[in-house]
Amino acid sequence: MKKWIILFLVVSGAVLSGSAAKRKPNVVIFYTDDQPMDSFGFINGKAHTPNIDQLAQSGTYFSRAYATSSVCSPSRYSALTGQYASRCQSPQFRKEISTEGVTKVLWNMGMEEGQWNFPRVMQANGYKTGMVGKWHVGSSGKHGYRKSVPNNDPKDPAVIEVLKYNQEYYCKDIAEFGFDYVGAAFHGNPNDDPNLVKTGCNVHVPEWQTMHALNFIEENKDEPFVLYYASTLLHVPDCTADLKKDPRLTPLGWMDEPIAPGVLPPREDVLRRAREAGVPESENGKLIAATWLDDVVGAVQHKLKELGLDDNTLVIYFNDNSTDDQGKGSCYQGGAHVPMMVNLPGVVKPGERKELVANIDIAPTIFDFCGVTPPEDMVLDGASLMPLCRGENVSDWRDAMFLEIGITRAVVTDDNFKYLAFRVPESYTNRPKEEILKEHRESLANIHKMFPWTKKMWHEEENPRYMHMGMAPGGHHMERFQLYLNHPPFEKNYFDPDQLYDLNRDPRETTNLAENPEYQAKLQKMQKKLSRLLADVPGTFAELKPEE
Ligand SMILES: [Ca+2]
Repeated sequence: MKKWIILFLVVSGAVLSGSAAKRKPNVVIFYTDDQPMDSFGFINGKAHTPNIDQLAQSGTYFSRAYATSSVCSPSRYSALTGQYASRCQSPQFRKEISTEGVTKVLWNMGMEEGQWNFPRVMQANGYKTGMVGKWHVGSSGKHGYRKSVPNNDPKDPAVIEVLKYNQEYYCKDIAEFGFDYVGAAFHGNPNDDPNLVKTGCNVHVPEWQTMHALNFIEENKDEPFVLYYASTLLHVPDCTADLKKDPRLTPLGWMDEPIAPGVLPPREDVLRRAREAGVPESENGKLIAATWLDDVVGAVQHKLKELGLDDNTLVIYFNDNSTDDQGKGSCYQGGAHVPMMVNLPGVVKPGERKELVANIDIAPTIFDFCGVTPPEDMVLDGASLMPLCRGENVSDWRDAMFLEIGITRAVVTDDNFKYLAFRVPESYTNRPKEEILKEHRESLANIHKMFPWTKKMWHEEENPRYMHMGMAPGGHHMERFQLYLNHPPFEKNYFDPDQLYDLNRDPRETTNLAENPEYQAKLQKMQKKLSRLLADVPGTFAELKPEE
């Protein structure tokens, strides 16, 4: 009799777990770094990226996706929080608001203690949350500081001890923002950690990052999870140069054995496949290394398949900002326009969608897909992409996308026009000239120190102008790169306060239509549109959002 009761309980339990208690779905987000358009094989055939191509081809490919702020830190802030970066409340960010109230979205992002972001929300809803790779969104301040290496020898046990200590510190610190698992972490870029630079350990080791990603998936295969995999590829340092390095050189120092053997195909094999596919060696090391990044995507997908999770895991792929045409750090297409892919066979419909979407949509998409209601006090600027991914017609989808960086703001509309407003706050320029010149000289000296080859090109100016990021009179190095290297297409319009582009005819923004008499009505319409979008976010912006 007892036996029968036990059998009944076992059988009913199995029925429950099979149907009534339907498996909760998982999400994997690939958030890659500084990927130019030509590093996506499916976009123009230059790079060899079969796994990434497959994501686009068997899923929804959003061909008009945007990074609302086109540098690493605010782009990530917006993805994690679902908010425009100008909502940031960190002391560092607030400190840089001008006396007029103009916010300056740059690398000054930080998340506040207790502030909602998607990992925290998912964690509060029973999800296991994992993060691998580059953070770049502030420190909790709860676990002290990183230590300095005693010398520059990556093989010295004393150096390795410090590097390991720092890694543990990074992981603990980042976990404070809502993660159950953090591995192979970088607080910023490999080149931002002086200990890594000093020891030559400022290298990309995707094998190490992927090992942690796979461990996290394996550990949580029976529980719902969200994995945020923020690869350091394809940002500097030169990725192809790192691909040619010995895999025993890692951010944890020199290893006796490669750090994660077998997790990814051998490095020489990556080089061989890329070359056989005819990928050229590019100056910036990105094209060949795109195949390395592609192997990362392949390894994660293989693991999902092996564990039978591939039919229940939404994969989102987003590039934090582009680097085309020197556009990074601007509202130009070359920085802000990126591809986005969402994939889950059977749920997400294959095909291209041309709606305006952005990184701010990632958090709402995760919540919607997983059936999680975001907390009432969480401000979300984005919207769920799931209806678009299911192939539905969404008649009330946004008709304009807001972009913000430094002291420029822009709007892209569904008819594919862009209005870009560049306004230098009066408080920046209405100062003693000597003060301005002093800052200019300091900034220039820094640039010359970091990039000695610029000494011959860039000299002190009598009237140094602020540039799009609003960093220093005469420009910070990235701003100068934007404008004064390789003749970017927007070169002659860069300082125009009002810029209007027809992206259908002029996708690289060479011709400013703002002064063209035929486009005055359009310009006014676009200005109104931008004003309305500005009204929704904190901060003033000259006459487009005056102080009240
Ligand atoms: Ca980036």
